[in-house]
Order: sequence, then structure tokens, then C-alpha cells
Amino acid sequence: MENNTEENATRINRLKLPGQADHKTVLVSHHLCPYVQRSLIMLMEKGIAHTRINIDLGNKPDWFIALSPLGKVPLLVVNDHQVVFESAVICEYLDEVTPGSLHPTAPLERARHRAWIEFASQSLNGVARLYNAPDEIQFARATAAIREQFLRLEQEVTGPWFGGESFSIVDCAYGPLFRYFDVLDGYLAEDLLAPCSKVAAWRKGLAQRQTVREAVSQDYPQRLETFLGQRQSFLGEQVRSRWTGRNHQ
Ligand SMILES: N[C@@H](CCC(=O)N[C@@H](CS)C(=O)NCC(=O)O)C(=O)O
Repeated sequence: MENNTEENATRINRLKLPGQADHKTVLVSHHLCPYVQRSLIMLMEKGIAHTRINIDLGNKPDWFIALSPLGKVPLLVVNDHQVVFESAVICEYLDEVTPGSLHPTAPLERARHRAWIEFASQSLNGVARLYNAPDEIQFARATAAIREQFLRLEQEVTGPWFGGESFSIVDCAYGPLFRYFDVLDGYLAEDLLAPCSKVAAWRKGLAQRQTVREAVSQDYPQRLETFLGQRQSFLGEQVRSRWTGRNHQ
């Protein structure tokens, strides 16, 4: 377990952040979770003072189980005890309580952005299928499915951000998705973004944005590689054999 349970419970219950009472914002997190990253990007984009508490999802603390209706991170705890869960809901809540919306105002455009946030979640499921694929055939199938999703995305992106000149909530959802490929690219036989120039440029822009960069710790690539190398999967095998190769150099 990464954090002491009682200590965390105390921090949740008795947290006193500097500044206004409405800055009492805690995000219960995990180092690698892409949904947590969405919420963190949003917190930083909106300049909201917050505290991040990482937990071990393999050994969830009791206070977290008690607080989290779905047992998932991210979990936003506001004013010491009010809980907001589900990253899309958290992002919209954070947007609504601060000036300068990162969502389009026109209902149809807003609906389109929400739909493409959901598309990002489905693409994350595709990434999980890729790293959990038990054999080469299923790995290739999962890779092909992601290639198709990126081609779809190419038709939707305006650039430099998803909807054009303004960074929006939907951009918060894609930074963490593309970040996986900073590590996965080293294990794929092809550049999945080669046919998608707009998505490729968008990915680059997201990787350079300060809030996207700061949503993870500096050791994120090593943590992700360790996570991947622990999978009993085709990719896990590739990662482990690289480790063995490195150790024999
Ligand atoms: N739909 C949720 C997904 C969150 C999610 O899947 N979180 C994962 C970590 S990345 C989790 O907490 N898993 C723990 C579990 O399912 O037990 C959201 O958007 O917030």
C-alpha cells in the first residue's frame, strides 16, 4: 500500500488547505490512471488549488471504499466530505464552478465534445485490450482496432486542439490516451499515427502543454513499463524480454 490508511483518512477528514474554503479540493488518485489525469489537467487548467492523494488500487484503503460508490479513481472530495465521481462529471463540475468555460456553449457542439470524450474512454478500453492481449494474433487485432479509432478521430479534429483554437475539456481526455503511446510506440511494429497527420500534431501539442505534462510524475514512463511488464500477456512478455536483454548488456 502506498499511503497509510489512517493517515489518509485523517487528511480527508481534517484537511486544511491554505486560502478560501472553496479551495478544499482533494483528488483521490492513482499514479497511472488516465481518468485521474483528465481531472488533474482540468484542475490545473482552471487554476484550482487541490491536494492529490494516490492510493494503491490493488489494496484499496477502507476510507476510500467507504467514500467511493464505484470503488474507482478519480474521486473528488469537496469541502471535506462531498464526493464527486466519474471523470467526465468531475471535469464538468470543475468547469462549472470556475470562470471561463472549457466546454462549447452551443448545445450540439457541446454534445459532440461529450461524445468524443466517451470515444476517448472507449479508446482507453482498446489500449487495455492491447496490453492484455494473450497472444500475437489478438495483439495484432487490438492494434488494428486502435488504428481504426485514430483514423476516425482524424476526421473530427480541427487543430491545434480538438475543436480549434481553444483548449477544451475534450482535450483533457486525449492527453492521457496519447501518453500511453510514448511507451507503447516502442513495442509496435508500425506508427499508428502515420496516416493521421492532424491527430499526430494534436498529440504533440498535448504532450507539450504544461498541464498535461504535470498530470503525471516524472517517473511515469518507468511506472507504466513496470505495469506493462507485470501483465501475463503478449506485450508483457515483450517488455520482460527487453528487461532481460538490458540486464545482459
Ligand atoms: N468511468 C470512470 C473510469 C475510472 C476507472 O476505470 N478507474 C480505474 C483506474 S484507471 C479504477 O479505479 N479501477 C479500480 C477498480 O475498478 O477496482 C471514470 O471516467 O472516472
